[in-house]
Amino acid sequence: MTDLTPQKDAALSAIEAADTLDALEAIRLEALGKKGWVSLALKTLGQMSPEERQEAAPAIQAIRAQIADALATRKAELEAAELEKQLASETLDLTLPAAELPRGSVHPVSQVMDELAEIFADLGFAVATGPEIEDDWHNFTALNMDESHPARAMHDTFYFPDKAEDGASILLRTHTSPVQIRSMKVHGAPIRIIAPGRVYRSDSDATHTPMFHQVEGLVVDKGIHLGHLKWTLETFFKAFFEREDITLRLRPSYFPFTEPSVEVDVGYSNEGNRRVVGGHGDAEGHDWMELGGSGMVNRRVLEMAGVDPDEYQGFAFGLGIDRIAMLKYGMNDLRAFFDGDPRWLSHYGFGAVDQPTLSAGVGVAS
Ligand code: FA5
Repeated sequence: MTDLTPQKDAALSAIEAADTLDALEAIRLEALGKKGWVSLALKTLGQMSPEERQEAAPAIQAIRAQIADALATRKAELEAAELEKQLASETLDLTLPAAELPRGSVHPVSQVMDELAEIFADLGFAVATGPEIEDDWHNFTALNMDESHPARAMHDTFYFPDKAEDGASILLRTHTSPVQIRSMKVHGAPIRIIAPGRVYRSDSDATHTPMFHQVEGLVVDKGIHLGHLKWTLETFFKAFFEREDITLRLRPSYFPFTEPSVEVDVGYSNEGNRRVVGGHGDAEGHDWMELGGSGMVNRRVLEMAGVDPDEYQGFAFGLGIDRIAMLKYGMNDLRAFFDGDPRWLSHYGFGAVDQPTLSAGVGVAS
């Protein structure tokens, strides 16, 4: 057998001298690769006599192990040196301020919904919900608007092309009033709820959008009268706008589901191009803004919802949430609420953590 010692020594010194990982790989291939001299030497074992092989095999294996060890050691050294070099050249300044991540904000409508739920909770109201895809009966008929009622035309309703299984028309609810019916049917009387949510009408200008938000209020109990309605709305608006000089004007109106019906207006003044709530709407420089409809629940509605009108009376109201948000936070155009422009949202939106809360709550006289 040829003496492999000189080749081994040469390989070990080359490994020691290799100064790049590529050079090391070339040495590995030359010795241990498929056609490397160690591999070829191992192949010659097959042609040897058993005695010769017994002597040669451990010697070649030992050379292979020695070279493999030397390669691994040198590789680790070269990799460590490479890392060292990289660390020295790529310095990272940890004292620099981090790039700012864009932060989302709470939409004013969501903020106002939270605020009003908080105020009405102080007044003992629970929050109720109902479906936005409604049937004709809950949206109109049960609210005393049968099929021929002219008030249906005032609602600019979005109807679905298909009917329900029982033949009923399906629509996008035009107001939150159907939640009155659904709540009374489930819970009966007495009841005290608000129902905030989205409603839909085919309507669009600076103070009307095809989708907008209302909050319904309903109180049914024994001996309820219009004075309770006025006190509740006044107390709510004082807490919501956080000022005592709120003047409400209750204007006689007509809704098929209330009798008598009153429209609720609030006095405001114009400061620059901003409306500021407060004061009497007829005073110099002031005006009134309509915020919603209300009235005493019509006895036919109580009957249709399964409540005995001889035993119970109730009041109800429906306020435009977007309009009261405009008044409180000073926006002029309702359409911008739903354009989804991030610049508008970052201007009028609220931080998720530092949201204003109504810390004072409602001071209910005992
Ligand atoms: C109603 O929808 C009645 N359901 C309110 C009601 C409830 C009366 C309970 C009596 C008892 P009206 O159509 O007037 O009423 O709408 C109520 C309020 O919703 C309006 O005063 C206004 O603030 C708001 N509103 C109406 N249409 C739009 C619209 N297209 N965009 C934004 N706000 C609107």
